[in-house]
Amino acid sequence: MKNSKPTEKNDQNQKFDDLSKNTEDGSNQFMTTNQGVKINDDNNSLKSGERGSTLLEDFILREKITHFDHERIPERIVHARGVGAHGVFKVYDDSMKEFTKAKFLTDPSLETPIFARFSTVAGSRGSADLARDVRGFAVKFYTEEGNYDFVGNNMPVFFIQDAIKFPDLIHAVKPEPHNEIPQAASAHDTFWDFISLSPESMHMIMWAMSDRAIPRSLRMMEGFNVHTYRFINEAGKSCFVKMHWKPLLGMHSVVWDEALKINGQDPDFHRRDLHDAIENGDFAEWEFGVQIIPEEDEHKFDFDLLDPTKLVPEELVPVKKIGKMTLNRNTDNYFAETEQVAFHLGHVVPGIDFTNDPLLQGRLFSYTDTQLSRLGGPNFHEIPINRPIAPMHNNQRDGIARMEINKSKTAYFPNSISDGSPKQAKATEGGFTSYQERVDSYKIRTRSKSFLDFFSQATLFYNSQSEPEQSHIQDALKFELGKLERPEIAERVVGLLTQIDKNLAAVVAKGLGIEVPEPKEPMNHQFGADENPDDFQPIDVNPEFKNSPALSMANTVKDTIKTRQVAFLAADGVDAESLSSMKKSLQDEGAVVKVIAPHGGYINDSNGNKIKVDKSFLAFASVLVDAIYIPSGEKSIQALMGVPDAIHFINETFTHCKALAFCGDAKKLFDKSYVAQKLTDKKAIDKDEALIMMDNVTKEDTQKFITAIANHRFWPREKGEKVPS
Ligand code: HDE
Repeated sequence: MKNSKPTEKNDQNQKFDDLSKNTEDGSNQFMTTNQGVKINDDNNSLKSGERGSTLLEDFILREKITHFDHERIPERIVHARGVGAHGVFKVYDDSMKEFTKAKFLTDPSLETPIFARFSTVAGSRGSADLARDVRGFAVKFYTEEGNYDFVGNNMPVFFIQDAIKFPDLIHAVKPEPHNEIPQAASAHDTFWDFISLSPESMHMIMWAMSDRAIPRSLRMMEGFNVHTYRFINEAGKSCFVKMHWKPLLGMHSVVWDEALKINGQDPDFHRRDLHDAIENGDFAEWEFGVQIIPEEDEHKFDFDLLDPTKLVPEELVPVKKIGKMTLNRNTDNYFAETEQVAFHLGHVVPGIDFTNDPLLQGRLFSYTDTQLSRLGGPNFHEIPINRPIAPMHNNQRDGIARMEINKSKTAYFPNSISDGSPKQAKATEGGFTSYQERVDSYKIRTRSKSFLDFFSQATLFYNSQSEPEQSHIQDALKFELGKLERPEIAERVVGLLTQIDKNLAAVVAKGLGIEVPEPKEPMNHQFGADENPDDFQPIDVNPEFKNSPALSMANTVKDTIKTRQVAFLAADGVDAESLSSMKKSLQDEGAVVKVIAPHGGYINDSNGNKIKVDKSFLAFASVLVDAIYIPSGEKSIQALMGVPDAIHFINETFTHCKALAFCGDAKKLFDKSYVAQKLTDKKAIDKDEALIMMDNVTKEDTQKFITAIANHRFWPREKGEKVPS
């Protein structure tokens, strides 16, 4: 692994220069107290005699312990578990000028520094990465015009329509209050109880039960801003916009059984994956896309643009890719950067504005408010990772941990003493002006009737999934609802599923061992005490689109094996050519090869060369890689045949539908697997495109293996005869 110093290329960035003002490096320096006094003995406290009591006078001990006692801050109430990285963003051209005046979106000569943080939602800070959950996708752009924060998720819709329900949703999904069980999981009664009474969540439930909730890598998932925002151009004209991130490596997921096992084998799987890729120079990249909707088209759709449980099908309004984000540098210090970064969708720059989406409006309050307790006061914008690179001057003063030393004799506006400084900026000088949206209405506490179509897009999503994706959704629901202790909750959920797809409801009901119930009336319980429940029940909408290929991960990028991990199972005597030529071919395509052997250290190949072992079988598992290859070599294969873990690798890799390749006498090892021994349908083996038997490492067979890895999974295995792993 290369060291974590940024490469020359990604060291140049205005934000890095800014951060460097606060970096500390103790290499070759004396250790001191916080007051700069050099420390002579950091191993022993001051005592009254060798065996005497410790003296209160010991300011070195006191300072060290006191600081330690206060090292922790409250974790984020949601999105506590996360990982961050630095990078840059650049637009391709100035074509967005027609829609927005935001410079970072219109000037292709600008390279805007960014900091991105990805997270799970429900789990605590120390929870495992592969929980079935939504992933947070937050990007702070340090633009010349001030910070712009994109605070989105890897799913384009949300569970609820009004911010006032957020504490309820989160209380329901978090561990139950009486026993704090379960951690980082939605498979429990309180979550599904809330969902079963809130049919507006069913579209998001389809996403959360899909493979999108268990990504293979954070680098292989989409990002969405969820709400409809506004762009404002130089002339003050507004349009609506939905924002997207599209990963260049495509969207890929693991299978549920892998997720469960990865959480034990490597709870930091996603964190490590992002970190290692960046360290290896495999920078993570996404294209930034926008769906632009003219203001006049606001009411053109069969859903409400302000409803955050709806997406705009890409086939209806195409996503125009306008720029690229590259994550190219890891943090120097997790706490200072990733933990202390504070995102807020209210951090906008001229050219970007809000809509009346009631979820968005409530969020606008929450994000600054939460930092006050999490980061200890109103000066969190001064923490290096949060401060803008744009100049910052105003009359806000004081408060806990104020860093800035404001020199002005005045802290108010207007003033004459300071010559009216700092001055207001005209719109033409870059001053932010809010979009003048016409508002003419009654003050009213209710839900818009245009939000009551709860099922049509849930059906659209389900119908757009490939067969394996649909079966994964069915299994996820069977898993989640199967964990419930109160049968009436599962019944209510299945009742709601009948409104999405009758077959889905039937399959889930069968898995739970219940009859398909009629949905319980009233289905929706989200209305005020004085409102008539009948007015808020789901309405039927026949959507314009019945199928949206863009919603299926089956249609994603499948032409690269860049950064895919391939385990080579080998032992002493492994054939030198069989190992090295496959290794070279895969590495040439950008894959990462790991040699897994019965023991750590080194093994000898058939030419007597020492081959470094990356991990022993005991310290590794098949679920941590995308494919396996077993090079030939009689002695090596003989040794592996005596290692049950090696056979288990093959069984599991097959069950998880991943690519396997066997070279020469490695076939003997395959013959010992359950696949060879228990699968009665031998033709399935011949037809299996991701199970490759080769006599030697030929170009043709290598290409077959590469294609199988790039395809990510060979799903027909799931449909065929099952073998145990
Ligand atoms: Fe958040 N959300 N959220 N959220 N959210 C937070 O802010 C909140 C919602 C999202 O990496 C908190 O700094 C409310 C939708 C991300 O630091 C908090 C509502 C979306 C992150 C908060 C929502 C998000 C947060 C907790 C409903 C996708 C992590 C810590 C009205 C568009 C950012 C913090 C990071 C974090 C409130 C719903 C995305 C409490 C009230 C919808 C990615 O302020």
